[in-house]
Amino acid sequence: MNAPRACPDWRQAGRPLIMGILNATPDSFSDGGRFDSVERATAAAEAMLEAGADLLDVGGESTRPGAAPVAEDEELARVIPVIEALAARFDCPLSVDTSSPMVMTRAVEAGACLINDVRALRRPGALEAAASSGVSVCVMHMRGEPGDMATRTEYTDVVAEVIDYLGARLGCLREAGIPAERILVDPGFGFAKTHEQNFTLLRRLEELATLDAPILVGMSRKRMIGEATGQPVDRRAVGSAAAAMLAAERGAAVLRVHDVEATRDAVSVWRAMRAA
Ligand code: PT1
Repeated sequence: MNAPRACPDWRQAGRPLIMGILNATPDSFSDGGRFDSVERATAAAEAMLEAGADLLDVGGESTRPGAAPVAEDEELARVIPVIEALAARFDCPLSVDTSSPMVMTRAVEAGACLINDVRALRRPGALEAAASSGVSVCVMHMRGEPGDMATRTEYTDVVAEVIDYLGARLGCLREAGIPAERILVDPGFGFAKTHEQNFTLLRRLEELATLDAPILVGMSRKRMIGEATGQPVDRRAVGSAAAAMLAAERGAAVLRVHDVEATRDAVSVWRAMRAA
């Protein structure tokens, strides 16, 4: 068990914080060796911290459209050794991207200070696990499951419906005893939304301020960036940094990204303009 560490003060930072994405999912070239994946994650973490990441988000379940669920044992085996290794080696805040109550509890014991749940603590036991862990929580809007969400895009007003959903989840979290200052919200770009709906959410992101919680956004390398730029997934860093800057301008507190250096530079340019 590693020493618990403090999460950043999202609102007091005075600038959007950069959350680097660390996938603890096996890639097709790996033989599944755990040591290998911990080594690779540590090297990737070091590079992101050098590039200016403020915190790192470790996830062992892919939630992109069409992704299959992963067994809890497998998710634990992927995520916990990585969080333990990062917590032992770096002093940056760590986040865990999971919907599983067991993974939440074990990740916090291993050193995570933020639970990032795309299912907004809706799994049985997740609210209780998050509340008793005492750490911060990010709740995101989505519909259905990654396997079927692509078809669930009927909204009359996507922004109003995302705000209603997040407002209802905030109520449940508060009722479960999670204090307001530990909660972040996320509109869930790419989760049960069309291209048009994703960009409507970005254009009107400021409306989420009514929830009175720091806003986390994740658009990095997603299909919305690919469709806007015509670029394949490995060439979306510039488009993603532009989207992150637009979100910063509209009040985003945390930017969840793969390309930390590109995002840092885009945010620096935006801040220089703001400071003038
Ligand atoms: C996110 C997010 C996440 N995204 C938070 N956590 C993913 N808080 C994982 C595509 O359209 O936005 N916020 N954890 C990754 N999920 C996706 C979804 C990846 C859509 C790709 C797409 O390409």
